[in-house]
Amino acid sequence: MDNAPKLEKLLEDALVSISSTTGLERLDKIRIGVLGKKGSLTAALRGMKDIAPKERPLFGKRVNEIRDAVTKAMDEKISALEEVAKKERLKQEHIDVTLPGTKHSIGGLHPLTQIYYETRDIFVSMGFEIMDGPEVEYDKYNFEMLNIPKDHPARDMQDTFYVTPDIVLRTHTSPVQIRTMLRKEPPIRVIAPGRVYRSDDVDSTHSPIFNQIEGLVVGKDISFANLKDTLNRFLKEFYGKDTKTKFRPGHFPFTEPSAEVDATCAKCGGSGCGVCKGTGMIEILGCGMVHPSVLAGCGIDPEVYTGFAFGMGLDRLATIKYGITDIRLLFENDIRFLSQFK
Ligand code: 2NL
Repeated sequence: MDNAPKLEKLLEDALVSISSTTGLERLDKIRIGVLGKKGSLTAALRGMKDIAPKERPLFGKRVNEIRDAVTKAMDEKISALEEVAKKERLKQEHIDVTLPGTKHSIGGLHPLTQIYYETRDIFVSMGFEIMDGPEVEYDKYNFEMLNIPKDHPARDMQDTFYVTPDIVLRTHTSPVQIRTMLRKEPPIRVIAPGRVYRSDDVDSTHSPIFNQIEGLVVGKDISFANLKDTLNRFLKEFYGKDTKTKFRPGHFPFTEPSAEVDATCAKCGGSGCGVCKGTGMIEILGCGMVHPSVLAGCGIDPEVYTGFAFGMGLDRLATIKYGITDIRLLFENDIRFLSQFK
């Protein structure tokens, strides 16, 4: 019988191809080539008819052994290849937990918001309450009750946005304090922060929308000394303890007497520079003792109570503190500018 050596050669070839294979696809081709319908082992089985009948059982048995041997070698190879593939994958997926993480940049507060929070915290620490009010306001609260009569230049169409002849976009936050006095009995100690509107053309120092903080204190025996002390404390707290102040006579229709307040230039510290035009001082705010007729108009007896008030531009506090030379930067929201204040 010369079919037997063929069978052994078939086994040997199959085992060699299996062991030298490096890919699962190639292994499947080998399996089909040996065990498949048209495979070599199947062909050998078909050749059984040419074998002497008495040798057939032995031949058949050997074919089965070979099939088992090839299948076993195949399974072992599959496991081995899968193991290699898994090791390879793990190598790829390997994570170095000691590498630095990806930085996620988080936002920061707008410089105006920071300035507002600082200012608010200083006044709150002195016992002030924060008051809010409408930005679309009655002419009566914005002007009339503040001693600003119909023919006053501050009411000029060029300065004020009129919604109707009786309603305006508030030009200051004073109407918030008028509303407070109408509602509350003294003692009153409030600040009114917020957006205000004036019909100005935009340039480096003007914007039709800007931000203001006003303050109002009304009570018995409230004097100009209380006004000076409160504002001196605020300015030292806000710009630094070495800040000096100067109260100059000023004029507002709603206060009497009135004053403008200068503080040591935050840029040069008082030696004189471009920001303060060589004076070493810079104008920060306006203030005064609440005019008796304003108190009376709000139902507060000026014979019993006195009060002081002050107002300042939040945008101006920010430009001075940070040395910003163009207020438009505060409203344009250019991230290159804003990210400097994080
Ligand atoms: C300034 C000056 C000022 C006031 C605002 C005020 C409010 C009431 C009564 C009296 Cl209800 N006065 N506010 C007083 C003096 C000055 O602002 O230059 N602001 C930017």
